[in-house]
Amino acid sequence: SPSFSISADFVAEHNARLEGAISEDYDALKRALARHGIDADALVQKVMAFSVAIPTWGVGTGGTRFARFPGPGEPRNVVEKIDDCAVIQLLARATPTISPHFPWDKVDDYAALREQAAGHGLAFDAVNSNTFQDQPGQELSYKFGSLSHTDARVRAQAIAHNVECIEIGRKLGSKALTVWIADGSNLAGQSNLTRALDRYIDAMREIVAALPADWRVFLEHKLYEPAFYSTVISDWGTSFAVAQELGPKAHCLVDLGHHAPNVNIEQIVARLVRFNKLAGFHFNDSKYGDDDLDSGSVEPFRLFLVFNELIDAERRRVEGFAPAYMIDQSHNVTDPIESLMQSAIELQRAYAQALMVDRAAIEAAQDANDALGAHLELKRAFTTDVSPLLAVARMRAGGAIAPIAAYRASGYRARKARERPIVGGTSAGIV
Ligand code: AOS
Ligand code: ZN
Ligand code: ZN
Ligand code: ZN
Repeated sequence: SPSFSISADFVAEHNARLEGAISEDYDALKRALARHGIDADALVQKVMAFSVAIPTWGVGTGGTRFARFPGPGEPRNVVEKIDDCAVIQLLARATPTISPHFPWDKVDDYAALREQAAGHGLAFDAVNSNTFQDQPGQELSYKFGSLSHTDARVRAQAIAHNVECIEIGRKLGSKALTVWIADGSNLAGQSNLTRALDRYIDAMREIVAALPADWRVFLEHKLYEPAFYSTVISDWGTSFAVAQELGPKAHCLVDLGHHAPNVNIEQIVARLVRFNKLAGFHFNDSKYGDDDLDSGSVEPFRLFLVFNELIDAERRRVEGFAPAYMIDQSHNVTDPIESLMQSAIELQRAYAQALMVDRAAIEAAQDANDALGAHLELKRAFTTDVSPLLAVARMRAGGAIAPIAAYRASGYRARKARERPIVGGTSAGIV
């Protein structure tokens, strides 16, 4: 039986009730921005062009090492995950791409998967490999590492998996491979810090050699977890040095939760841009570490400052500047579809606010050493409520003015709960 989907008519009806109010709010904002020489309609155009990828695992309920509380109607396979990604894009219009993960999303027919996605106006972004857990039937274990393992046979297995991910990615139309490894150690002395990195670099060289000419590889560093004493790719310094050794196809990915406490992430972004090594982002938010909380939910100002650096780079027309955006969150207590829509909106918000910074004014203040004046230029942009502008961008793109309200009114989740009964425990491929 055909599965339930939200119709364009439903979205239009929902919008009809909100359109009057949002137009009034937008017109007021437009006049306020015009007084600062900012063209609101041009901003709307930019926001409409903004896009961030949804990871396939993001539409499932996340969990912790203590428990996972599955929500009703969770997607049970990649086909159903794509259906959920389609809802997010239909309503919020900021997420036209999907980032798949293997082997979780393994199927026989990738052409069919690509077709299904295209039918919803979706394409595939960076492919993610997985050498951080063992799969049923796998020959050798990753318990003591993968690409940096002491045993060459384990390294070969991990390399082969990444090469397979590239092959699948080609079929899906991807242009990048993201490599995050869980390799590291839990006890001082357990691992030789230098030799482990040497083994990783040698393994990565083989993966880079397997990349098609127009592909890039994204190296994702992480300070700790699951290894708690040391990780092989622990910080942006290691990531950057390795990317340099691996050559022009290798770039450094910034997952907002993967840094030392209190580190200045926006400055790391600026450094990576300066050296042409910024791959892109895994967006999320955190209070303590790799919390994987919803984007913009804890530190919206930090998110804005990251986008401020990105806009600065864009304005300076930095050669080869094309960061890839993805949301990487664990939704433990919310409906993942709602969290992902709201997160995409928060990213658009930070983007729109950063676009509103008067670059000439802030540079003049910086050059004149007017510290507070420069800061106030940022704050003026950050404290402007651009919500009406974001709503108008969604509406003009065919989406919902109020995506979460529309989603709730649609009854999508309740319908899926009936269509997707879970047989025997929890669904696979969702962590
Ligand atoms: C892990 O901490 C990283 O953030 C990964 O990017 C990602 O969450 C993982 O590959 C998905 O399982
Ligand atoms: Zn404890
Ligand atoms: Zn990540
Ligand atoms: Zn993470």
